[in-house]
This record gives sequence, C-alpha cells and structure tokens, in this order.
Amino acid sequence: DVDVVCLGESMVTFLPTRPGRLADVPSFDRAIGGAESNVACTLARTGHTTRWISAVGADGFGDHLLTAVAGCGVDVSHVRRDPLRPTGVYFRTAGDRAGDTHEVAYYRAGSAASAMTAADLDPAALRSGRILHLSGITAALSASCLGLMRELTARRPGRPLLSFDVNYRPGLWREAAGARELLDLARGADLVFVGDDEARDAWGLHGARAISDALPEPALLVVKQGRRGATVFRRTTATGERAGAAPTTFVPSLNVDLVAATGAGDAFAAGFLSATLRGLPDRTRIRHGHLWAAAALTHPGDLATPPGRAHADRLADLDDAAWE
Ligand code: KDG
Repeated sequence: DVDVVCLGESMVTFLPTRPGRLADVPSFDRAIGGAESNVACTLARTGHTTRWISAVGADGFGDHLLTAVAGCGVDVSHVRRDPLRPTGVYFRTAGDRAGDTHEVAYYRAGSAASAMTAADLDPAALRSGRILHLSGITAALSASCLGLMRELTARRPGRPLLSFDVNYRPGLWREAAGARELLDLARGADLVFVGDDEARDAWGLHGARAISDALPEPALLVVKQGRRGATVFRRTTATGERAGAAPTTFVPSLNVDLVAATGAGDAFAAGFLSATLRGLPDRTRIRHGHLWAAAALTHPGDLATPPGRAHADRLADLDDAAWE
C-alpha cells in the first residue's frame, strides 16, 4: 500500500556549528540522520508514498526522530518505541571540503534499533511496499539485526523488489567477517547500490567490472564511481528474463562544489528508486540519482531538498553533450 518501505536505524545527529576537530568544536546543531530514513524522507519529498520501519527509545530523541521523519511525509506508524533502550545519536565534523577533518562518533551500541529482530516486526508491513529498501548498516548493528537482514534478503516468492545499499561502515563492524556478510546479503537483493571505493575496501575488488563479476545475482547492480559517474549492470530484460550479455549504462557525475558528502549516497538511491518506480530507462534513473546526489553534496546536513520532479525530468532529458 506504499511505494517504498525503508527499514533501518535512525539517529539524532549533532552537526558542529563550525569546522574543526570534534575535540575543539564547542557547540552543535541538532539534525537527523540514518541512511534508510534519509531515503524514505527524500522519496516522500519527491512525491512517493513511503513507510519507515525501525525502533527508537521512549525518550525525547525518539520523539524528535518520529516527528522529523513524519514531517517529511513518511509513515512512521510501524516504528516501535522501546521502553528499555535509548535512541542512538551521533556526532560528526562539519564538512568535507579539502582540508576539513572528517570524524564520526556514534553512540548507538545497545540502542533500541540495534535490538530489532524479525520476530517483532509486522510481516505485512514489511511486504507493504512495491520496493523494500535496506542497507548494510543494519547488518553491522548487532547479531539480531544481522539475523534480521539474512531473513529479509532470503529469496522468497512474492516478496517486494528488494533494494540494498551496501553502505560499508568499517567503524561499526566488530568482526572482520562483516565484509563477507555484506557480499552475501547483496547477493540476495534484486537491486544493489555499491560505491567502487567501498567494494575495494570491503572486498578488495577493483573497478566496476570486477564488482559485477562478484555479484552476478541481482537483476540490477549500480556501481557508484564517485566524481566519475555511475554504471548500471542490467541482468534481466524488460519482461524479467535473464539477459544474455549484461548490458551496461554509464552516466558521468555532475560537477559540484562539495560541502558535505554525508547523505549523498542515500539521495542517489532515492533519485534512482524514484525513476525506477516510474519505469524510466536506466540512463534516466542514473541521471536522477546524480541530480538528487548533487543536492545532498552541496548541503551540510544529511537531508537536502531534492529537485522538483518536472525540473529533474527536463534536466535528465538534456542530450549527452550537456551531461559530459
Ligand atoms: O548515509 C548517511 C548515514 O551514514 C548517516 O545518516 C548515518 O546512518 C548513518 C550511519 O549509520 O552511518
């Protein structure tokens, strides 16, 4: 009954009021973060119906997250309030301009969301979207969250289209086996987003072709190549049959003045998923991903205002020369 269901932990985020090391910054502004709710919020602001499934504490930060995510137009009726565990929070440095320090400090161990299990989630809610969007962050949170992710990525008839953003966060994985887990989870998805940098760091894979060879199962694989662009590998035809030689589509990135990269991957996924829901061709899907990412890259917080749909359609329709 909605376009996209997103499941994952969100946190209250503290963004410094000025650049510098966390050790030196005297004050912070409150914002919200969380890869999957970022995708849900951005899709909702783009005009799609979305639901966010998660758990937050029965505390003021939990109240704030629910209000803020619902304020973007996302259904939060399936977010559980945990009376025993807190809402996670995190702090990070202000920007990503050349020379800026980049630090992230998470306070989320033992959080309400880290205790999520398959047993306490409503199966009907999990199936209530045309797309279920997940990310590798959830798998790193706890053993129960890893179990939940294995359950959700198991190939079962009738499940929604499963979208998975690898989101490798080395700081969150306590075990070296995390990278291997992410590869297995990605293999269970229908649509996978992965950065070539994270595939190199997690899996030792160099370049889009090597990533595609290691991940043949998903019908669509999107390799994000940073400032260069993004490549889609399509393994099924329009009618759902397995394509012979996988056709690839590459679209260069937009050249933007970077302010902060956090949230750009989520924005890319939201732009791509929006175009996917509308049945647009792969080239247009990537272009929408780049346009949505450009909005996030030039904004200090996680959540930027996405481009209007009509405006994005006009930009995405420009001929190749305007995009190179
Ligand atoms: O993609 C942005 C996220 O990384 C940020 O919002 C925080 O969810 C987060 C995480 O776990 O890193």
